Amino acid sequence: MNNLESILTENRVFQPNPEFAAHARIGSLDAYNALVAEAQNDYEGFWARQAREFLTWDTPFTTILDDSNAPHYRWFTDGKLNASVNCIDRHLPAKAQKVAIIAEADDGSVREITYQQLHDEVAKLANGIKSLGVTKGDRVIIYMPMIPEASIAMLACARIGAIHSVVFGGFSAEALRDRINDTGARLVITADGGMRGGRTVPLKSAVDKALEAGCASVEKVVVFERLGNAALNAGTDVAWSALIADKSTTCDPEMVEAEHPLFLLYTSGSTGKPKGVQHATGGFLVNAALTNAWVFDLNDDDVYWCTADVGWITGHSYVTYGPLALGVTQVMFEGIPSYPDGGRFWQMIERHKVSVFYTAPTAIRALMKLGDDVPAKSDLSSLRLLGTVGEPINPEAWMWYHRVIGSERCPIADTWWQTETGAHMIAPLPGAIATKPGSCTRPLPGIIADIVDDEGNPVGHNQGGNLVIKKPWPSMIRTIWGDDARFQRSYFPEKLKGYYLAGDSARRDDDGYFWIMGRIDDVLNVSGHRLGTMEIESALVAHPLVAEAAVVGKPHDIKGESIVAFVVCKGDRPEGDAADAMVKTLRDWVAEQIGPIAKPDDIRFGDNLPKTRSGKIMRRLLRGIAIGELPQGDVSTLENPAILEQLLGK
Ligand code: 6R9
Repeated sequence: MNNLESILTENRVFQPNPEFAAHARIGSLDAYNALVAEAQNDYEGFWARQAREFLTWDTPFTTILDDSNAPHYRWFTDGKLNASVNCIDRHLPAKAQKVAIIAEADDGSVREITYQQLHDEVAKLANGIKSLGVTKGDRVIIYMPMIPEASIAMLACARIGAIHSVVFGGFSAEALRDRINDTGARLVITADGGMRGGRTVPLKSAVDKALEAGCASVEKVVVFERLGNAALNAGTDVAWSALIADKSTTCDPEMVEAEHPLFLLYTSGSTGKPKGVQHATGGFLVNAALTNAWVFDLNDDDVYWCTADVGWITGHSYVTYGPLALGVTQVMFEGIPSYPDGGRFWQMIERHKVSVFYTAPTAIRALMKLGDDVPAKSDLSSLRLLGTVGEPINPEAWMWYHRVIGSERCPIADTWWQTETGAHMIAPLPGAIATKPGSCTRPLPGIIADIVDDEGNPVGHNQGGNLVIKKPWPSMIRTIWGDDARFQRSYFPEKLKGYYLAGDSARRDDDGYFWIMGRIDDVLNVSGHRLGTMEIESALVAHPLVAEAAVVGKPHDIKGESIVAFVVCKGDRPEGDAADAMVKTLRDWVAEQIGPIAKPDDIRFGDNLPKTRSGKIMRRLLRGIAIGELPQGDVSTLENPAILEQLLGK
């Protein structure tokens, strides 16, 4: 049974665990309903209360929502605050000795960093980058391994009002260069390398390559010595240790307006160029803190672990900012779940007594394949809540997570949200909302989600449609960096009555539960990572031997989707050994252009691509061919029907 079918036939319901509910922050359906009603009756008042309760403001706000320039909504505009103060200083001195980050390196060595140490390291680095001339509003690119210094770099930027843009360490020099140039960053913070699965990740050399290829805005590169083998370029490069050596452990925080951009984070859309999603300091932090409290029910004695990389939005809201804003202890892991063996996650949960664990369906599916006896070797009794994010979780994987990892005791929070939403939008409050395997359940209080047709009209129960959010919320995207028109076009298309268009299709069942069906645009979800088909196509056609390319997704057991590329070469269509060699060349090429995560799993060569008479590539047909099916319906609109059999390999 494939994912979609199994979700459509799923009817199991799991009531909140009464023991959990007894201690939960929101411990009953009544409590959830009361919050929903509060938001309904006084929407702005509801959000103002959350913003005051969850954050510490230097200048309190009096304006709540400013919609005068909609859809560029603005929140808490006359308030001022600093994100690093909210994540660190306000927990001091009370939590000075409390561990903020338990960092486990790829090789298993462990470092603990207290809130006081975190404060001091952030202050030193903030003073360091200030001494390099970085000031409020400047953009800083962060290209780091999953080590505490990544969060320290983010918080150091926030401390002085610089806008960070984290680039996932798995992205290539080319992708890095594009992001540097789009942001116009003055500074890059990187490391000499990282370690993943026993292998080094050459971050510094990618930065060098990007800069050689042309990044005119970059003045300095700060290099953290993770491996201790940094070769520094005179003039531009500064060793992290040297930069902070003589710096003070106090750094006056820059109090910024709530709307001051906290960060830009690039994500894939339906054109070749990734979008720089811009988030505002105040609003982002409100929802990041609130959802960690409500959905993950985080408390002072929890040990929390989110396995996401800081290069993704999940790492922003659920590694760096959210948990630290709540002052909890978290685990940060540099490596991968399969190294040195497939028991790594479970061993780490035992070792650090993790109580709240948040990961992606793709990891769950991969680990499930290894069998129940792998997790059985570890003591998982510290766990009290499990979360998932990134893609729809198939009920089989959900049940395994529930039964084998959660011992049928831990609630599962399937959290639907996006880079653009900044924080969870639809997810169960674990003490209040019954769960159904495969459903992200119901919208959080204050989030007005709905499913509508292409004109913005509500659709009936169980009918698929566009997932929209009807009212602005604090952590929403403010704009696409440098491209207001694309922001409006992508998220607030005219026909949709001013609703935020998520780009996902979904249905709602009779109980009001949401079931996400997938993207409505040309965005793939490979192992929970968003990749635009156009992005990969652009990379392929940039190769001198490629004339044309079309990329589609194909269902995959573990990755959710895998990438299939149909390629037309310049000159003759390669066959046999020549085709094999070309496949390798192109996979390496895409890894170089974007990153290894974008490598096509399957490349097929054709003399041409199936096109309409007006020249449009028929992706619908290619999706069928990718799974080995010759299209049944009408292909008479095709310019060149014979090409289908060739691409199918028949
Ligand atoms: C947080 C994150 C967003 C897209 C989103 C949707 C998919 C995320 C999901 C989910 C079903 C969930 N998605 N969580 N689909 N159930 N719980 O992943 O952000 O990288 O921007 O991706 O991921 O398709 O639109 P991002």
